[in-house]
Amino acid sequence: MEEIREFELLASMMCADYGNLAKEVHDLDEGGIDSFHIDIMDGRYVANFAMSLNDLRFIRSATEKPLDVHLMVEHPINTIDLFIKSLKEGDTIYIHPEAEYHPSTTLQKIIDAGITPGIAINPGTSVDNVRMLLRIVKKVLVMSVNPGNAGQMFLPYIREKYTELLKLKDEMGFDIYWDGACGADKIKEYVPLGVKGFVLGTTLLFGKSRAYKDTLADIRKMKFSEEG
Ligand code: S6P
Ligand code: MG
Repeated sequence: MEEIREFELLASMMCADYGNLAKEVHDLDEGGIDSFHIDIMDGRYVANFAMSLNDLRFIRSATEKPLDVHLMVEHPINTIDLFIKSLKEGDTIYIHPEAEYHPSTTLQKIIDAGITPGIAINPGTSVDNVRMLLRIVKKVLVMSVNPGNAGQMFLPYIREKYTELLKLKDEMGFDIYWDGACGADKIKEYVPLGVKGFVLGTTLLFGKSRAYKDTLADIRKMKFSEEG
């Protein structure tokens, strides 16, 4: 009998059509997306500006599904209250540990507010660099592209980081999420290995001539090999 695999699909909302944001949220929601991934940038930690707090607040009001907020900002401690106030229980905030003097303090604020704490790990950051934080967080967002832009090439050297994290996740109590250049091949390979969720951007979901519901349904119907 075929085993049912549980995994989450998240929409990278910086890739959405902002001329139709309400419809985009509605179509993704109805199409079966699990969560909305919100990329917040400050033009300093990364050389780009993606979504704003107002975009986040609009999307929070337009869906009941969880928001997955990826902060690519310097010293998130300075503005974390604004994000916390705009979110609700069940939502997640990821910070980049390198962007903060005391990442554990910022994560504790997130935890105390009842928001799910996460860290995002850049391609150039090793597991050893963030090891102490792995026991605090519930989610680890592994970047498969450099942070800052959608539509980039997959960086194959990050594969060894997945191997390392997959060995630690149960003992240390976190789930692993994929962010960047996520194609169907990566979902097929990494769901059986234990990656919990995948952020979908221009590689698989947005800017195509297919309805979101059809793309999402195809991914859910995917067959996985026994051993991964
Ligand atoms: C990158 C950001 C990501 C992208 C996502 C886009 O800084 O954190 O969430 O939006 O990678 O997906 P794709 O398929 O265009 O790479
Ligand atoms: Mg992201």
